[in-house]
Amino acid sequence: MSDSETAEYDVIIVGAGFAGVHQLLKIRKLGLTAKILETGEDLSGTWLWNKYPGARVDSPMPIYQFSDPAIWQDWSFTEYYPDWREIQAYFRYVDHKFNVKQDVSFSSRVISAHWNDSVDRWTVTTEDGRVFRGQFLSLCTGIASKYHIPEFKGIASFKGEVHHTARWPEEYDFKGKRVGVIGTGSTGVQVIQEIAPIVSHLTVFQRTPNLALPMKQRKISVEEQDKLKKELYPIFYGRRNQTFSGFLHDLDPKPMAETTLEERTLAFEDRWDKGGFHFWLGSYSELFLVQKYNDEAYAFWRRKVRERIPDPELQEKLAPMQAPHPFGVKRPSLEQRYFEVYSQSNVTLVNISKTPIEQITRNGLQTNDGTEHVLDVLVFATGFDMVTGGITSIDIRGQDGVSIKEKWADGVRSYLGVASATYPNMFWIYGPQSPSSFSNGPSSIELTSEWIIDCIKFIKENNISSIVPTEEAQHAYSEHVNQLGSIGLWAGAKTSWYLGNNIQGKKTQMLQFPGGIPAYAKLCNDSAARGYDGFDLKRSSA
Ligand code: NA7
Repeated sequence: MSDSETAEYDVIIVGAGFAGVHQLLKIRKLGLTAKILETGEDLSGTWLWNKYPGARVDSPMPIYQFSDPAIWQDWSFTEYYPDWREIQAYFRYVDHKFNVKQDVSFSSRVISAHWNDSVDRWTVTTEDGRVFRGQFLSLCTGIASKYHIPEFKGIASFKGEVHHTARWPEEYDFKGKRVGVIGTGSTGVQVIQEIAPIVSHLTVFQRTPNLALPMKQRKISVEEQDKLKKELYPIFYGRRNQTFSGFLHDLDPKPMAETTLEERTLAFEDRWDKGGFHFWLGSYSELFLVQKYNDEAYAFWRRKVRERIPDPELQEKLAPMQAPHPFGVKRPSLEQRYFEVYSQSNVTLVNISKTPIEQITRNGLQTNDGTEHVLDVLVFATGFDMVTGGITSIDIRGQDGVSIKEKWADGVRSYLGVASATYPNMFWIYGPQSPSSFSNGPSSIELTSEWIIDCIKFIKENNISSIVPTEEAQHAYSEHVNQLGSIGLWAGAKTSWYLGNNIQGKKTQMLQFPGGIPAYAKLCNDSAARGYDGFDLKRSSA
């Protein structure tokens, strides 16, 4: 294609991670054309960027994969919770198998997507000025594509190196360095436990302790995987659609009032021993609803964690007597040796909820008690404009010419967490008001992706040129998500990306569908079964 030509496709996909690749492979099967536009220079989405030391997925590998047997049959991971290198290798394998890359344009950051009502097409423009046209726009931008560095005074004056974890220089050598890490979210926990043993000194600036859970990482042999594949993988992939969060374990609906303290303690022990998210998304559902039961889970967590920290002062900083927020309403990380590293003589934990960061100085970081922490490297593990950032950073304009960023300035609105009124033939996967990160990624990604594929097929077969949610359906769905988010303890975290309040000025609202995968799937499938109830369908004039 020359620069002046516009390339035409049935579907323009933005992003080449799990969602984008799944869309592409399914669209090919429909006999339609698609192009993935990807900012990076390779496949794998978030794993292309998040390659800081220790970066790994918090979902176990048997279910953190595409469910297609043609893919999993010939692939094996080496660890139960794979790291970014293995996930990148997995995407290379998928590419090798299906020649994914032939339909991907890399180094192609999409800056705008404008809908033209007269031809029912999207015009999509990349940063370098190329133009693509598609009947459908599929936003597979992920939940963590716009990284966030808070504004601290003096940052430009720092003479050392500054890195955000999502833009990590792959071969950076920490040995012998004095490193400061701001942030103890999922990323902070992983990077801290990884680099603590090798740096000369590590200073961690913690605002809120992470109520992290034991990962129970282990090696997994090819033989063990082959056995699982034969006997269990098909069951696993069916099960992913039946549990609240797309894991193999599920929330326990048993009313806690009908259990004894002994029974609950044994259940907590069992879930703790299993590792991963069992203690969180495999526990009693009432934990998320009733403070006194949540307190019980927190007390159990605190006891387990304190056993690993000899120093009482450190115990109080990392696992305080008073819970910083209800357990589980903020994303816990999975850790391996996180709580032990703080007992190392080369690690200092600074509680910046008590002594906030005053400024970044030429030599390091100064807290408001006047202490200057001298550093060679400052690492921002400060997260992302989560869930919405990947979409709102594109200038997307629909039927009324208003950008989605403006539309969502006072809160996200969608229908079924997959589409938005006035933006016809536009869908997103693993984004706002879908189960997204309340779930194992590939579980909800494949669910939504399949739904979109069925919808596109329906449109193509029924002489329809466009589909767009009605304002009424969107209002009702968004209110439903807001209402679900207001039940129970979800609002109990002061700063949580689940609620958008990790970013200053962002509207506080539940950004994900908190009702679980089966309930979400039912809403989506019911609409489809009723001929896409809640959408306006425009008949093709041809
Ligand atoms: P998170 O979970 O948003 O964590 C960001 C961390 O940075 C968290 O500890 C924040 O403290 C801290 N933070 C953010 N802004 C500041 C300021 N201004 N001052 C001090 N500390 C700050 O991001 P992650 O990258 O760890 O994880 C994001 C998700 O990606 C993860 O959950 C996975 O689903 C994948 P706070 O807790 O707000 O007090």
